[in-house]
Amino acid sequence: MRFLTAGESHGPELTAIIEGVPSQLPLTEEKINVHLARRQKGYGRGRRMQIEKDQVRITSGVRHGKTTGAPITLHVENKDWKHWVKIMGSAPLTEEEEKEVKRKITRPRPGHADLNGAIKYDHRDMRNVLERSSARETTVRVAVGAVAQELLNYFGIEVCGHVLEIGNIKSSQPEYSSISELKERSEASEVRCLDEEAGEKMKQAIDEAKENGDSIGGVVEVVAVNLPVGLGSHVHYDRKLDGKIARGVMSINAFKGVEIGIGFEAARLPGSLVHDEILHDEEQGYYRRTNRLGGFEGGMTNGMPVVVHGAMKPIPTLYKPLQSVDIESKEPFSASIERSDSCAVPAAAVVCEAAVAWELADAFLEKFGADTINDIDANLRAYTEKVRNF
Ligand code: EPS
Repeated sequence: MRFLTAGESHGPELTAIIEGVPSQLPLTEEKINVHLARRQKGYGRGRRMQIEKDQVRITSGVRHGKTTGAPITLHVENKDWKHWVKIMGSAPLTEEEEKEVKRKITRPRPGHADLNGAIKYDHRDMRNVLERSSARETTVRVAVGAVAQELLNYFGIEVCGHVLEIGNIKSSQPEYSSISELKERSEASEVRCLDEEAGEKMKQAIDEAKENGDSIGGVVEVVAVNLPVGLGSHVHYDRKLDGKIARGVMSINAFKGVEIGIGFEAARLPGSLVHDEILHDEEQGYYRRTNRLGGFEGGMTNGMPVVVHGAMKPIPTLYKPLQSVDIESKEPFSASIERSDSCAVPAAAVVCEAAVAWELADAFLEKFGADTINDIDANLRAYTEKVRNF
């Protein structure tokens, strides 16, 4: 599968086209809307989320509730567009109109794409950069991930993102007996965290950051269960699925780190405390005693839960600005405040879930075929039988 997204933060809409989704998969706008609503929630969001009520419109590739195998087009309207029609319109402006257009941006925010993008694409108004680099784009990435999740769920694979840390407040080791419980309890938390006590402290940390005009980041975890052994491949660098997941997660706005399983901790421990011993019994077949490697060995799934961590830096749009330089006057300044979220880590857990789901679904189709659900089902059954007798 592949997908492209288009659209600006304050343009009319965001769009995604997905190609390669097999035919006969049940898919509705309502299923996707559930995930869009999840992404909009979360303690620490700014005023923009009160304006938007993200809803998808499917305009191709789905007929009477099932995919056809043709490219799927997804649209999500920006309700805020009505306030930006003149500023963000595609029609050329007269000289007079140009003078009227306010909010030209000549002051790059440290940590944002503003300055690098302006230099690279020759924009004296950095709005042309920030409109596209805005995390608003993650709306349609979540819509795309929702389609991937529908495919995975159809074959019993479940994915869930939740929060481990916000602003240096750490959750205790998350304990849950099933992925449904993980989903339910993280959904019930305003910071998407299983540890209620840590969750309250996270909210306080967000309040403090907001009061100080600052922003805070955090760490999210995505868990995926019921994966078959052997998604991805050891044979070539660009077929290693853990590598593809790392790229997908790192490409999310403001993400600065990715770990699979115990990640960086593996560098500090002896091999005997890193590698997971292999066991076998009639009921489970092969399994591992522990899951420190987060469900991956040799770039392939090993049948254990996939566990991915992503580190999000604090959002760079601060009410308490850092020093920068105006590109017109070349003078230093420390002002220019845009509306912003003080913390978007709970939302980022949903985005990260979508990124991981996409890579897993793509690898799943690579392994089991990509034309139609029935063929995939037959291939999966035959493979499951082979694994059981291996
Ligand atoms: C963002 C700035 C804010 C956020 C936005 C990402 O938007 P605005 O500039 O309109 O106030 O609310 O996130 C979303 C709109 C969203 O849907 O997540 C930024 O600069 O990245």
